[in-house]
Amino acid sequence: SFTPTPEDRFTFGLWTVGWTGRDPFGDPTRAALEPAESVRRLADLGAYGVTFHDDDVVPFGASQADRDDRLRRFRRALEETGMKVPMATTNLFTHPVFKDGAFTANDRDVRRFALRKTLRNIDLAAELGASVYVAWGGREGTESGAAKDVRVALDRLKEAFDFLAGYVTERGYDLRFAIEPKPNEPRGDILLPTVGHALAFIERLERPQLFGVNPEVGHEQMAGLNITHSVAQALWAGKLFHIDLNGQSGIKYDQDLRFGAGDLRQAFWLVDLLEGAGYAGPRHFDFKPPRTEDYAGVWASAAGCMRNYLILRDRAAAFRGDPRVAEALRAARLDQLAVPTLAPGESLEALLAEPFDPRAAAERGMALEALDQLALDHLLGVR
Ligand code: GLT
Ligand code: MN
Ligand code: MN
Ligand code: MN
Repeated sequence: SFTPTPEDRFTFGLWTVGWTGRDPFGDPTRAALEPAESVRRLADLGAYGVTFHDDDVVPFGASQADRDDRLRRFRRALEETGMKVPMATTNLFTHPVFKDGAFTANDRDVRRFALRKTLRNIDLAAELGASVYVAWGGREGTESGAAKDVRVALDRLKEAFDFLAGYVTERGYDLRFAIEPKPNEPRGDILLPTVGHALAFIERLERPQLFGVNPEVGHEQMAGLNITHSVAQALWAGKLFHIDLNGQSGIKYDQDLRFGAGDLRQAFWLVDLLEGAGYAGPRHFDFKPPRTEDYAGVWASAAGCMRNYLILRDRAAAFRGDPRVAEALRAARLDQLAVPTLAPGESLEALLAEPFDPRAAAERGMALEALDQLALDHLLGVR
C-alpha cells in the first residue's frame, strides 16, 4: 500500500540518481546514466516527474547538433512515460570558471556569462512546462574575510535576480524563482545560508512576488536548525515554492541521504506539516545514493525516498486522527494559541486592568511530554 503513483507528485533531480559517486576523496563508483534512462526508471517506480540542471541534459560546451540530439532523446523519454518537468535550474558551480561564484563572482565577465547560461536554460525550462526555477548559489561565497565585500556581492545578487525576473516577465513565462539556501559546502561560507536569510533578501528585490524559497532538509540541519520550523515560516510567508527532501544526521558535511534516513523524527514532523498545510507543490527528492551502491542500490534508494514519504504520511495522518492526540493537544493548550492575544476592539484599559496571578500560571504544566510520546508511538507504529 506504500506504492507511489504520479498523483503523489514525487519528483527527482536527474543529478540525484545520476550521481556517479565522485567525491572529494574518490573517483566515481558507477558508470554515467543517460537522462532518458533515469526518466524511464523513475516512471516505472511511480514518480511524477524529473528536474534538471542545464548541464545534466546537455554537457557544458556541447555543440548545437549534440544539444539538439540530447534534447530530442530527453523529450522522447518524457513523452513516452508522461513524466513532467515541474522545475529546472542552472549549474553555476561545476565548471572551474565559477570557482569564485557566478552572479557574485568578482570578475564581471564571469557574472555576464552566468546570466547568459541561466537565460538559455530558462527558455528551455519554460518550453518543457516548468513552473519553478531554482537558484542554488553553491559557489556564491568565500573561504576568507577580504575575498568579497558581502554588501556589494548582495547588490550583484539582487541585480542578477531583478534582471532574470524582468526577463521572465517580459517573455510572459509562467515561471517563478525558488532560492535554495545552504550554509557551506562547496564554499567555506555561502551567501544566503538559511531560509531566514533568503526570505529577508527576497523582500529587497524588485519583484518579490516572483521569488520564494526551496528549502533542503539537510541544508538547514547542517546549520543546526529545525527544518520543520524553517519550512513553516516559508509557508507562513507564502514563499514555499518548492522543497528538496533528503536525510541528514546532524551538523556535518552535506550527506544527501535518502528521505527518511538520518533524522527520522524531523522527517515525520516535516511530512506532518506539508500534509497538514495542504502544500500542493511536488515532493522533490534531492539525495545522493551512497557511492557504495551499484545501480540496483540506486533504484532501491530512490524507491525508499518515496516509500518513506508515504509511510510518514500515513503515520502523520494516524497521529492527527487519534482522539487521544486531540485530547493531548487540548491539554497542551494548542487551541489557546489559536486565539488572538487581544480581543477585537478591546480597550487598552481592559488589558492593563486585567488581574493575573503569575505564580499560579507558572505552576501549570504544559503536558508536552505526553503529547510527544503519542507522536513517537505513532511514528514507531505501535499505536
Ligand atoms: C547540487 C546541490 C543541491 C541543489 C541542486 C540545485 S544541485 O547538487 O547540492 O542541493 O539543490 O542546483
Ligand atoms: Mn538541493
Ligand atoms: Mn544537500
Ligand atoms: Mn545536493
